[in-house]
Amino acid sequence: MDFLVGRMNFFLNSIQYSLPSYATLNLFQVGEIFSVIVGGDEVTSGKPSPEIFLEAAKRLNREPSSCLVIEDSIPGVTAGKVAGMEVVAVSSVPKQTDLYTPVADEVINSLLDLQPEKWGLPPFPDWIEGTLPTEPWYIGGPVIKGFGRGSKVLGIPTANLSTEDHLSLLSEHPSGVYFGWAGLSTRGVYKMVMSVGWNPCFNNTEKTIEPWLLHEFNEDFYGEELRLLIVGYIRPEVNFSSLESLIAKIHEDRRIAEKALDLPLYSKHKDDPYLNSSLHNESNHA
Ligand code: ADP
Ligand code: RBF
Ligand code: MG
Repeated sequence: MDFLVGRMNFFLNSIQYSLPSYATLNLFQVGEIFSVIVGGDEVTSGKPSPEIFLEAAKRLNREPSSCLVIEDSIPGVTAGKVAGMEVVAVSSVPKQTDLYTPVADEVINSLLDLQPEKWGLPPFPDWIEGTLPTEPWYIGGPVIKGFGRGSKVLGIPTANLSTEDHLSLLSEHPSGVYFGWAGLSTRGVYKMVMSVGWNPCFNNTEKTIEPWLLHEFNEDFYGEELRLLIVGYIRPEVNFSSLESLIAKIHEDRRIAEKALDLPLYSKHKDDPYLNSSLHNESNHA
């Protein structure tokens, strides 16, 4: 049960229309949100048998064909389809989305990408101007060398951070395109849009953290301390068929981030001490 609650936080909260997407629910709240709960102990055969979903539909007084199943396991996806329902698979295995594609109606990388309106349900209310506010997360360290591809291949420099230093943080956040504020110790605080993930267009075998600072710099700043405060999500990583379409999309991400960061909801984070603590430290020492 813990597992279900953890995975489904985002979905449940958004359904409830009152909590922020990232709030954590306790079991009592889950009971308040779901009108029907069927446990594995209430059916005779487990997934991939459709029994549990058919029982839920019955208790909901719904035809199976008007039910949407959200599943993260392959037996669960199969069970939903055998029950005659629409199924969205939330892949729990990075880079393995193909495992689900033959059966599921849609495969998404995380619940951040669930779009209820695609299935005739009301849209989540917390998207704003193409962005989804997230619980702020903080990540920082020295700027490291990447593949040297950002500026040269795309014309878009990204100040890479080490992923090894941030493994647990990365496992908490699905790969995708995020935005927020970036602080460089000796220079200032800037708007930022970044990709976190596998860069499917380049078939990377390692996850990377690649922030593009939305400012023109006259020089590189490798080795400098970079602090990121991530405040929102834009979209999943996509394997574009051409570099041109990847570049066009990244520029669209930039426009979305630049505009959104002026909203009070996001702009208030610009003054977070985390971003310029080293600036203060330096002036203190001076
Ligand atoms: P790498 O693969 O080594 O990350 P890139 O081509 O992505 O190389 O270039 C990134 C470097 O360019 C950064 O580490 C930074 O020193 C510099 N740089 C200059 N302007 C920017 C910017 N606006 N955003 C991010 N990095 C920038
Ligand atoms: N690479 C991809 O393969 N797919 C993407 O969807 C993608 N989106 C990006 C979005 C932003 C805002 C940025 C800055 C980069 C994106 N990249 C993407 C490119 C990738 O992260 C990296 O910058 C390049 O591989 C160069 O190292
Ligand atoms: Mg880079």
